[in-house]
Amino acid sequence: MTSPQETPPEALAGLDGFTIEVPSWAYGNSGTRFKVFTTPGTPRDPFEKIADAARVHALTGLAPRVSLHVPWDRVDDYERLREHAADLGVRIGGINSNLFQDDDYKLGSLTHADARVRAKAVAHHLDCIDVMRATGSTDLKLWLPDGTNYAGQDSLRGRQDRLADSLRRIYEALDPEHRLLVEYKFFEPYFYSMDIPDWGTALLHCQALGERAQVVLDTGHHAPGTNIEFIVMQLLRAGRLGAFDFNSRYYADDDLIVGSADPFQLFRIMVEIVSQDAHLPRSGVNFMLDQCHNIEDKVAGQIRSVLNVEQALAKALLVDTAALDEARLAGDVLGAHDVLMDAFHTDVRGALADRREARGLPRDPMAAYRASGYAAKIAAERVGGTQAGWS
Ligand code: AOS
Ligand code: ZN
Ligand code: ZN
Repeated sequence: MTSPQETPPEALAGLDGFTIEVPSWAYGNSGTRFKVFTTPGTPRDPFEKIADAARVHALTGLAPRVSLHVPWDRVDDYERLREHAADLGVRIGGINSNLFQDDDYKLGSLTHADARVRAKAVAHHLDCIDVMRATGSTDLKLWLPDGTNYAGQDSLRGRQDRLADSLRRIYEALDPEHRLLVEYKFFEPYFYSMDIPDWGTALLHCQALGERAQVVLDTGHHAPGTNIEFIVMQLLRAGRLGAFDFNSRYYADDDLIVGSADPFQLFRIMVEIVSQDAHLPRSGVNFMLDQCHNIEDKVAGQIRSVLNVEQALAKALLVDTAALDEARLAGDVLGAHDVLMDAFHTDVRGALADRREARGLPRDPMAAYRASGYAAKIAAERVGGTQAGWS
């Protein structure tokens, strides 16, 4: 049985080197199809998005990378953006393509029946690869929004074959140090079929492409009740879990703060991660957030998010694996369950605050952010011309 005072600092050593990648679009204005609310101080360009992301890392020590999105974060000089990030103590992480905001893609992008449209969608990824070369990024993240709304609308098989060819052309354009991260989603923006709806389809395409093609698991991209930690285990076992897009959902792909809806699920995911050492930097798993802060302070929302991930991982590191193995071997169902629940119910906040203090960070990053006056500062400085997060 572990308890708050029994969280020895060495138990949290598994946090050393663990980092989370924050998305640029979390700092921009976003919303739903009903309304995009604006927030004073919202970044007006990618440089200001990175400045906000740098505050999250400065206060938590957890978030040294910022995902960019093309074209939302297009700039004339990516080298300058890269230097700007470095000056602020962070760096540019994955580059996200966009196949969902071009009229040509209404009936598909990489799967489209018209070879001209497919070539346009492939060319967009070659553009993203050029951006990667300028920013030093190694992850090209591809979420495929393609799908159909009606049975019979198109050949499900034909779309897979065209998709495989398009992905091959992108994969072959990668530099040796690059990875292609393929993200699945079971519905939206299409509702009868998605062309990469699930982890199995993403895995099949990645296996057909090669070792540097890996799956992205977005926690909001599953049907209600899905056992996500099982998928985590399976993709790790196949050596194909490239990245997470962490968020929380109640009903759909809600993109809420990770851990806010179901901290127990986040803990169970982390238990599978820790059981295969995938939390260690050498694993190559990129722990990214993919969230939109429609009504909450965006910087504070990202601070809360990375702290939630840190807390879930800290609890997972406390699982008494020897006792768990013993209970499992003995067929002690509740004994094994209790071992896991002991870790989940341990309050690790004090131990994490001690760890932050020992590393020269604020014990309470959220309180430090609120006391910093940063929100009021950017609201006063950034008047006019706020860039929506999603455009
Ligand atoms: C869309 O639902 C996916 O989660 C994407 O990963 C993300 O929202 C964004 O479009 C980045 O490309
Ligand atoms: Zn995502
Ligand atoms: Zn999503």
